[in-house]
Amino acid sequence: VRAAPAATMLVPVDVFALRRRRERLAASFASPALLAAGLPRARNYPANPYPFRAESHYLYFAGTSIPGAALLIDGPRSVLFAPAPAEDDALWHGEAPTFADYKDSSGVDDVLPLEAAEEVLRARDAATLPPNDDATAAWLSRVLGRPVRARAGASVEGADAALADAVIALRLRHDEAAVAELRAAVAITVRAHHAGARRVRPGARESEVRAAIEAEMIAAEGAPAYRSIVTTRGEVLHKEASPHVLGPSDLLLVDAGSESPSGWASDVTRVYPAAGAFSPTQRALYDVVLAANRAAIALVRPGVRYRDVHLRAARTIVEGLLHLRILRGDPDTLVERGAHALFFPHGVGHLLGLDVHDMEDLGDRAGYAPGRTRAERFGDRYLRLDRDLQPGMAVTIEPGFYQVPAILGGPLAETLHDALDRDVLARYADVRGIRLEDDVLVGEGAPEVLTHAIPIDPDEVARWMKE
Ligand SMILES: [Mn+2]
Repeated sequence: VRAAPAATMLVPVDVFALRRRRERLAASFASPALLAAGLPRARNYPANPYPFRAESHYLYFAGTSIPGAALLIDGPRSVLFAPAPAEDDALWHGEAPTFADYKDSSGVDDVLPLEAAEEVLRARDAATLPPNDDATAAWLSRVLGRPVRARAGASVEGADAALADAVIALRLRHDEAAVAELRAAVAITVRAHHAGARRVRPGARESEVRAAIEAEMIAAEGAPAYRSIVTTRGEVLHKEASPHVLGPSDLLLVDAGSESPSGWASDVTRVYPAAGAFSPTQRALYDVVLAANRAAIALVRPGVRYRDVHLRAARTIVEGLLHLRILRGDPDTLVERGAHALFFPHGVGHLLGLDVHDMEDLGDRAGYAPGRTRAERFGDRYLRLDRDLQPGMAVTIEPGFYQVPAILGGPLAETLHDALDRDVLARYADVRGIRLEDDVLVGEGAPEVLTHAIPIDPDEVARWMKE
């Protein structure tokens, strides 16, 4: 396995924090742990790969992104196995970092060539976590002498499951260095959203706004933490930007977040009116979603069960729609009947960290506390997090309102026909989808909204677009 050093970039990271994370893992997990960085994946042929992004579990403890590398945490000792550059790499990619550079940037005790891994790990019974690419899974299978399947994090067993739990326990509550990285990611996203907001006007293309947003990320050595959603069809939850030209009454939903240069994520959604100001109907529904965003954030405190944060958002949406007379009935009964999912069919948020859905490679093991499982009900079953909040956790809060034809013409709407006033709803035809998403850090008391610098108050949004 030979990695292309072209993708090897040494970003300064807090070596002290990396050491401390490795010490804390060794204190809670007795066996050796081997975490692979993964390999670049071919886009259309191997020499034209997708941009390389190291595995998050590896990055958390190693910091340094090296394609093909693997980190061994073995009690107090840590060893980085790294590929040596191929003979002609200097021609194509220039001088590669040396093993001494790797040692300095990761603070490990030793850096050894990749080929030494098999010998070092022989009869050691090291645990690992499944990587995302098949070539790395094959390499892990060989050096560990047992099958390791790619993308199998949801079904890890035995020592690997114990390692997963130990890693989750650390990554759930962010240390100071991690919080600094989240802030760095948000700082790029603030500039990115502002650049996008200034481009929003009738006649602009969605793709043009997306380009303005992602240009800021690239200029700051970041990268989109996920596929940016920049669309006037906000009701299509994962719609990508298109050549669509904005009309004067369009709302543009922008769900875009940058990674920090060392790979930590942010995740922010705002809605910008093409005309520069919201119509009265758009404003009315925007205020309903904003009230849900604020009510949910107010609940982000230690000891609060995240499902209750979701239900608070759901109830606030229902109350707002009752006030607008789109719904009729009693709010508690309507939430019990799942009426919120007619317009808010997803969960209120998720964990945020190195991954935008942090540790979702391990299935619900990170997001759901032991003994808790997904709801069966439509809408609520898409909730990705149901733990009791603890200081140091970062979560997103992202309620929304969407007019999805498949839902409004489906079985849920059928059972709620007595509660839904379609004549009133028809007056709000200029709203297809609104989502308002912030990144929130759980503190000892009041929550900290990391993304507060991106205006969310509708009047401030309008001002920001002109600034
Ligand atoms: Mn999100």
